[in-house]
Amino acid sequence: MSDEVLFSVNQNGAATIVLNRPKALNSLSYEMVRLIGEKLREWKTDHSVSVVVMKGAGPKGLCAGGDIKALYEARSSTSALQDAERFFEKEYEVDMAVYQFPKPVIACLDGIVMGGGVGLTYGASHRIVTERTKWAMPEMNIGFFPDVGAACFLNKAPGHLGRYLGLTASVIHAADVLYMNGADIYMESGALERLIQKVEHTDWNLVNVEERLDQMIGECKAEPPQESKLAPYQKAIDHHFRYDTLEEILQSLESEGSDFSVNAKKLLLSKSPFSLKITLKQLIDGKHKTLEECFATDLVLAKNFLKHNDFFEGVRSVLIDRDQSPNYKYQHVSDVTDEAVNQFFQPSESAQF
Ligand code: QUE
Repeated sequence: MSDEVLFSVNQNGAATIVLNRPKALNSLSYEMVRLIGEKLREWKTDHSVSVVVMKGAGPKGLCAGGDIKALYEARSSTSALQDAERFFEKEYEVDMAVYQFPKPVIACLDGIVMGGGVGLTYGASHRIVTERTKWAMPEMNIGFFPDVGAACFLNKAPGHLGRYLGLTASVIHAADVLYMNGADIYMESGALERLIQKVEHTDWNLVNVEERLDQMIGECKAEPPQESKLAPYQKAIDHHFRYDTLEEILQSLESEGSDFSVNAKKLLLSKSPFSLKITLKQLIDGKHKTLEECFATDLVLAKNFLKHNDFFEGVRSVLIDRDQSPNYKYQHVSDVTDEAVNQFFQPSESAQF
């Protein structure tokens, strides 16, 4: 039995999922997502479970994403590639199961919540951020793309903010996670700890679960200590990121010398041009897709990225050698043709990209 994720159900009807790989920032292995999926399926119909709490072990946070270092090994053998594909299939299935879970899920977005951590919590009914929250879809840093349903949920952020967050891989804090609709409630991390204690000590069999939970959260919640940093830039973001090509977005940012546009352009130019173009199309198309369709597209893209050298080069430069100087096959956005982008959205057993 793996202890990479811990499960418990107490007599009061409170169930807990603890991501328990603190040395790897609780990044998700295949075994972890498989076990979480199994438990959620069991707990869905288990009358002894009334609420589920999801949290991370250790001081750093909830979850840094998928175990990308393990995926890196997938470049070397066919069986490792199959393992990696299996990971994404199971991960997306479990993310979806959280959206569909029929009982309250309290997700503790305390500390680092990135990539796969966002995917696991976005569909939770009660998403709580704290003064320690560092939230991001950071895949653009490693030559990948914002997966785990991001084409759906980034489009739920105001205006074109989702495009900005996905394409720049910006790290945001509590007020901005609330602003972009990635969380529901703010409280101090100390209050969150007390709330979880109370959840565990309440006999859920004796109360109206939704009502009591709302009341308990109401007693702990607060206003975030800092205002949204992104809201003041909403107009600029909408202006520059309204275009449907990277070339036009970059041109728009270049046409103006504000700190915001200079910085945004610098961020974009530091990313894999191939990833940028895939992601923009993914987000444009995602606007008209159901959540299920977004996850299906994510799976096609993830499998194709496993056959794309720029993904492994991105991972190598950020997580393995840490030299931060990827040598991408596509160096400029103009090198990436529409044909190459469109082809990448087709399922392919044999193609090498
Ligand atoms: C982008 C990412 C990830 C990342 C860094 C990025 C990611 C991920 C990790 C990570 C961090 C620490 C670990 C680990 C993985 O870092 O998804 O195993 O110990 O999981 O810039 O997408």
